[in-house]
Amino acid sequence: MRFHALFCLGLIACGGEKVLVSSDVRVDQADPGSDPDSESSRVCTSPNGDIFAVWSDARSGIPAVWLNESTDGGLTWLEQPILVNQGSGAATHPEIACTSDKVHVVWEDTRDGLLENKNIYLASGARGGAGNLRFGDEDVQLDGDEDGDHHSLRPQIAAFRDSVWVVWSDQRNGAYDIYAATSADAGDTFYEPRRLDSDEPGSAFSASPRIASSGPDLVFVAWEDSRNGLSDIYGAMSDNGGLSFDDDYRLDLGEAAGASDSFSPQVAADDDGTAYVVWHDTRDAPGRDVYINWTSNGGASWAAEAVRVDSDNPGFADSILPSVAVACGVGHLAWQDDRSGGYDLFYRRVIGGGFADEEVRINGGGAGAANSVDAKVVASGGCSTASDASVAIAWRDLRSDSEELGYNDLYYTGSTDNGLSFSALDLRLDALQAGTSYKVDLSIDLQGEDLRALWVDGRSGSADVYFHGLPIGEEAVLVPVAASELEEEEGAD
Ligand SMILES: [Ca+2]
Ligand SMILES: [Ca+2]
Ligand SMILES: [Ca+2]
Repeated sequence: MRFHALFCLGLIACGGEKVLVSSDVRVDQADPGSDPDSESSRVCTSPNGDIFAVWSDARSGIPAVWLNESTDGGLTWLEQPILVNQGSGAATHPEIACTSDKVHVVWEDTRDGLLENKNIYLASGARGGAGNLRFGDEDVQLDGDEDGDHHSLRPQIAAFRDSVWVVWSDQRNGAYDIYAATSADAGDTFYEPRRLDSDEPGSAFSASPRIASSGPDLVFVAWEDSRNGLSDIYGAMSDNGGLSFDDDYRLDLGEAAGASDSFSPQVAADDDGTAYVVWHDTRDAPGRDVYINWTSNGGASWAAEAVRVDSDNPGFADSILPSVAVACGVGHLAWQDDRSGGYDLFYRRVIGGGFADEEVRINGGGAGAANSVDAKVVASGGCSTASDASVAIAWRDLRSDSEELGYNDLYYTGSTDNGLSFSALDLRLDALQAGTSYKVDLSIDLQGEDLRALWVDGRSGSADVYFHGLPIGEEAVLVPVAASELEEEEGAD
């Protein structure tokens, strides 16, 4: 019963005294006997340090969006999560953004019409007099499709003070187009959504939008667009807080439009108007390579040719699913790369319009020995100097999956000097014995040097949501369990 005893160190399951140790905490708290699979876990930290976790599960019979919160750095959470969505539809794929005084959650919802098409809804929570988080009386419908005639999918959200921006992929015109909705009153009301892709409406598939803001005015959006044939990466920006967007522009430059597929864009923007868009591209086939485009002047100009980020022979191996973050003028890129067999994770810094140094492999173990996948990069800066920022890169790692059951562990590496140097390789981020459960939907956030991770974990038999927080440089450890505690737990069974 060793596993059971370890789980009880998660503070919640066994109750009792708070234990001031770094351990995994289960936060979805489904009722015993009604323990549905949870999915789409997302975490964010507000500027004052409150931590919010959202996910969807069907404990009430239909998929719904749930939120839990911690006001003590992740040690304790509400005993019962808060139901975010209203209405009778299935609510899935939540995304979250936090500001000083509000938490905004957006999701797909089938409540409108009889076709079970998905529409985009948002709810904003704020603290009431007693400090309890309260959501508004009504969810806000963002895509304007009151009869549910068309799908609106995969919303993404960003917020800064009273500004909230949501983008999604929308079927209203035929083939999917990209729409954006903006609120200037902290999510209470939204302006009419605007279409961002400028070709004939509904004429070509546009999907996977990503959004980032640089302060209150500059907003950057990037997406996949097949208007030219194979998929290209397009971007659109606003310099007036999302009231309007400039004409869109192609970013995967350097070869003919539509000549090869460009997928999985990610975008990051800094306070000074620097923005990076990264993606993976088939132009060097057979393998896929990671490319980047950037602006250092708030989107007034972008590089005339996209620049390849991975530096082995072009197209030799698959370099895919890049992630990007930026702090104090330094961009941080990570991606998975199978040049040595299994997927390794690589990292590279970019400053302004150029690479600061060579790429480096950041996962330990032998190169290509196992699959290290799904890199997530976050950065957080005070920026009193260029190195006054923290960076964390987290991933899922299958090195201990000896029986090939898909049981992965969570690892990370971190820097407290804005990427000049990193802590020891291969710090464990979850505290479960290696290779004993699957972990998916990893979401991370960084506040100062405190890393917060949320994921969906199969350790308890169903898919549950777990949290772990630690300062950069520390490693999650399997807390030793005293023999007396083990006996106690076994006795309790
Ligand atoms: Ca389109
Ligand atoms: Ca392309
Ligand atoms: Ca490659």
